[in-house]
Amino acid sequence: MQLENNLILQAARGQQVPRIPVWLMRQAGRILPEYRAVREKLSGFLELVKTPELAAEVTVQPVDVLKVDAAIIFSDILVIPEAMGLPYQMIEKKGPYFPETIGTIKQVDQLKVADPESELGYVLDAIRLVKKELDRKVPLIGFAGAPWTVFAYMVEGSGSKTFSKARRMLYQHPDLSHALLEKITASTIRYLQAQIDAGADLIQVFDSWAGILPKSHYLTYSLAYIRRICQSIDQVPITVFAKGAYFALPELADLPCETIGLDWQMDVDSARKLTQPKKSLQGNLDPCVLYGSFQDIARQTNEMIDRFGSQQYIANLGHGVYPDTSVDAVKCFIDTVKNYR
Ligand code: 1CP
Repeated sequence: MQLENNLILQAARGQQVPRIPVWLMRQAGRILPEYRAVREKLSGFLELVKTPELAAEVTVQPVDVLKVDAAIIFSDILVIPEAMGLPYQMIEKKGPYFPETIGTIKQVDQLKVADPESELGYVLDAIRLVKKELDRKVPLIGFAGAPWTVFAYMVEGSGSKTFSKARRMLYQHPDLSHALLEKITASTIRYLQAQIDAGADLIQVFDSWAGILPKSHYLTYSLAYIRRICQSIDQVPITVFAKGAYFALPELADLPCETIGLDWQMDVDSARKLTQPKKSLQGNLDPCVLYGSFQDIARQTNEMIDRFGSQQYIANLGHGVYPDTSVDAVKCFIDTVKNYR
């Protein structure tokens, strides 16, 4: 089933594209009044994530309103811990919170390897609905957190500037750490396979907390598990977004994935040098550029593309769009990419 617009898939695979594809991390969400209207009627974020009709509706909104070149399924990386037996809450204006956290090997043993059909059927149903609604217009991106980033929340219990509790675990209990990472990885592989079976056209792995690890820990506790995920998926292209992991670009370039996502602090020229010709790149405009004037947004977007070049490239921000960004600023970014020549 050919997609009408498969620019992102072509760019990921290193095929020649007639125009640069563009989407935004966190495009489905609070920047859109259409999203807020759906969200207002509900008790909270989790109700939205677990109601496939509504999750599908907010997934498609950015394609209609912003005219991006892909949709990303509306969900969260923290559905995996819950499916393994560690539930979370999403506290308004604060973020995720786990009433129970992982601290002992007994707790790790008690966790399940997630069964996607029975535990995460709500995500798979949402994917199937989105595919129908998109009617082959643009690809749908499925996603999961990288095992290390998911581990960080399961041990820490919430967001944190340092994740020192999670990082302490790596130093004090390496065996427990590997046992937990194994279980998260097995769950994630099954989950991503199920997303692909349900219709996901590309997979992105979010390693949002890559940048807080020293390189040796990053290779052992994060990249090794991301590698296994990449090895287990060959039906669709994979993007690995490892925020802050500039120190591991040569190793990221060796992963069996198609695209590396760059955050806004990564230097484009050196990233190209370290990853070409094997990898396509995605990113990496500073999300705060979108607080500037339209003129500045256009200028900085064009300068960014000058550095990346227009092939083997997917335009995006260097991290998720901030909720107080104006929709017109986002549209200016998207239009500038589409009109680049
Ligand atoms: O009230 C709300 O609307 C909650 C805000 C929100 C949203 C819209 C959260 C809470 N999650 C999401 C959706 C979401 N999360 C998506 C789909 C939407 C899209 O991309 O268009 C995706 C891909 C994620 C992934 C995610 N969740 C990551 C990785 C990407 C990243 O931003 O680094 C992480 C780290 C999370 C955890 C999470 N969920 C929500 C928050 C506020 C956080 C971060 C907490 C922290 O800073 O530690």
